[in-house]
Amino acid sequence: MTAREWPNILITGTPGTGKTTHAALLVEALQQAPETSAAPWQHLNVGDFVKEKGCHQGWNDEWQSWDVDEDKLLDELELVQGQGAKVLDWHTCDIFPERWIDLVVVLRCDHAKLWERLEKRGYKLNKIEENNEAEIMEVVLADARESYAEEVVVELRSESPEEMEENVGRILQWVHGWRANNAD
Ligand code: DAT
Repeated sequence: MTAREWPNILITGTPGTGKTTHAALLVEALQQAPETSAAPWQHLNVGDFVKEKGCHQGWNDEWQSWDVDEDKLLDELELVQGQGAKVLDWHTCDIFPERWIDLVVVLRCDHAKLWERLEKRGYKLNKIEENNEAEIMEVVLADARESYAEEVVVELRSESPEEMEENVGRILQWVHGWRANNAD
């Protein structure tokens, strides 16, 4: 049990599985539903947050990403996560203290579909290959299961708009349940 009034939700998965799209739709749905609209829901794209707050040691040209300074990132996030009502969106799930996160959603996608999405995004071949392999090897799911209690981790498929809608509905229901169990 946490002292938070509202839960923090982490949406994770290999790049391209749909984290940012899900997080945006989820926050919109949470802001609109009468049961949850009172909370100050915020979508926290951790990749953007790293850039904005300078939580990195520079740009890695080979991998086309920032070399994240994890200590600085955790210090900055510590300041915002405590209030709850955050939807965090990041491909890494194992650096956060377990107590910060109430639900971990791991999005999954067929690797051929994922390849197409990353190609469309203009990723270099080495980055597409690395991510594709990570998805096949279930790297993020394994990390999530190692880092959080079994009942906190949920694996959801993200291969169609219908699945996305269904996923958002399921998470919304979960938030209702969390409130019912954690309200004063
Ligand atoms: P991520 O944040 O995991 O990198 P994204 O939300 O940016 O992924 O999505 C990558 C692309 O794939 C984007 O063009 C939207 C599309 N997409 C994601 N999930 C989808 C789904 N369930 N059905 C159809 N398209 C999806």
